[in-house]
Amino acid sequence: MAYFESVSKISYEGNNSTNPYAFKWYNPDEVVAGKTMAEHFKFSMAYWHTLTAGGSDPFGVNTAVRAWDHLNGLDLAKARVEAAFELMDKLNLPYFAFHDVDIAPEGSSLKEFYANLDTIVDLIEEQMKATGKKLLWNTANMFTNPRYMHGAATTCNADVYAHAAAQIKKGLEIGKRLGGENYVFWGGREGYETLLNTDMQLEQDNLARMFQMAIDYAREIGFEAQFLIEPKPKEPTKHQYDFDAATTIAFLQKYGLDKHFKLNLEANHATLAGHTFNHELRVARMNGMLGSLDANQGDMLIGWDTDEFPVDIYDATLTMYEVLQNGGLGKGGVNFDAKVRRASFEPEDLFLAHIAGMDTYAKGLKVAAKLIEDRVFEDFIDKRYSSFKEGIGQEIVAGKATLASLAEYALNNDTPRKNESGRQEWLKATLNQYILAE
Ligand code: XLS
Ligand code: CA
Ligand code: CA
Repeated sequence: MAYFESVSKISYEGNNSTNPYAFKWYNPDEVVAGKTMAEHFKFSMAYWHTLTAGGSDPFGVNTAVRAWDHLNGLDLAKARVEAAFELMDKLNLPYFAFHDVDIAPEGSSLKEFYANLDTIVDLIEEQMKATGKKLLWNTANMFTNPRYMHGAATTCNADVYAHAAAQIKKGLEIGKRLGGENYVFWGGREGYETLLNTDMQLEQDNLARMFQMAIDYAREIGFEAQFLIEPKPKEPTKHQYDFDAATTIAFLQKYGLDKHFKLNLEANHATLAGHTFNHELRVARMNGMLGSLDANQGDMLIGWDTDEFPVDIYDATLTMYEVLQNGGLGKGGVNFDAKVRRASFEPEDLFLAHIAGMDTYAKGLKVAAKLIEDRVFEDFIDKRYSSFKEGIGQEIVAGKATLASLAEYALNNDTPRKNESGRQEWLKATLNQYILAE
């Protein structure tokens, strides 16, 4: 059965096309900076937003109209698998990502949840074999069920901690079975609401212990996925421990876990942390920790995590600039952790939204590649820091300078070098020129 009858396979028609159901920029076979677009992106569908969510918000119930609405329980879960693969096929999305609870009902016990997962994973595995679609990553949802009210790996309740471990264990087994290329940890409730009731030290130690146990178990079962932590500063918890890239990297280094992890960075989480997305990518890249991307965007006028489909070409360009400078994303990819707006309730909107996101990233990639080819920022930056390439600057960089040697230099230097303009406005105008021209 077809779940999206009104939509046929989407193909690339070029940027003069007026067909809403066509790619204008995303041309999977087009080679940019030495790789095809398909290889650059590894675009992935987020199961939770596309198959499971229905448009509800804190003020209203679901609005989405879906061909599987009349079903329940395992029948619903099975229909969603079929719909997922139909959508990925029609949109030419090679990858997908899911939480355990997105694909199968939890039932009334952990045993039942495991059994339901096995049933659905069988089906997913069959579909993957038939279609060649791949798993970018899976993860355990340890934030929706009421048992996680105090957190999962940072809960005050040891039995809940054990339940979280059981979910992760199963998640790793599923990832291994489906050939998942990455495995994600997002700590939605790993943080605190008030320090008045919180043993922060114990919570963070326990979080590190959980990560270590996951590393050990993955090794034991031969699951070679890249482990990813996804930072987010808040929401649902007031303060989350994996606040941003820098905080997460420091945490991993403190506990000696950094070799085992990279970061899955999400655009809307960056802005919630008061950063740009490219700031987060840069911090990860500098530390060799750029793993994968959750592509979306927030709204400038709304303070929460709106998970909108990315349509901002400026941001997409700077994002792809970092990705290219990183030499790509390795095992990672670009996952659309994005949802259609509540009023975009028709099934067709799922297609139009993904097309918008894929085209935006494709255009961003092309502009970024051209900027790098022309060394627009590199040459400027090289020149800006050229005083560190010779004389006293070179001594500083080589680690040969001391406060005393610098003071002596400053005292004897009657004609200090003049500062030069940072030319920010010109650089931004040049970026605009590239976006408009490419
Ligand atoms: C929520 C997160 C979540 C993770 C996976 O804000 O983005 O969906 O990507 O648990
Ligand atoms: Ca995410
Ligand atoms: Ca989000």
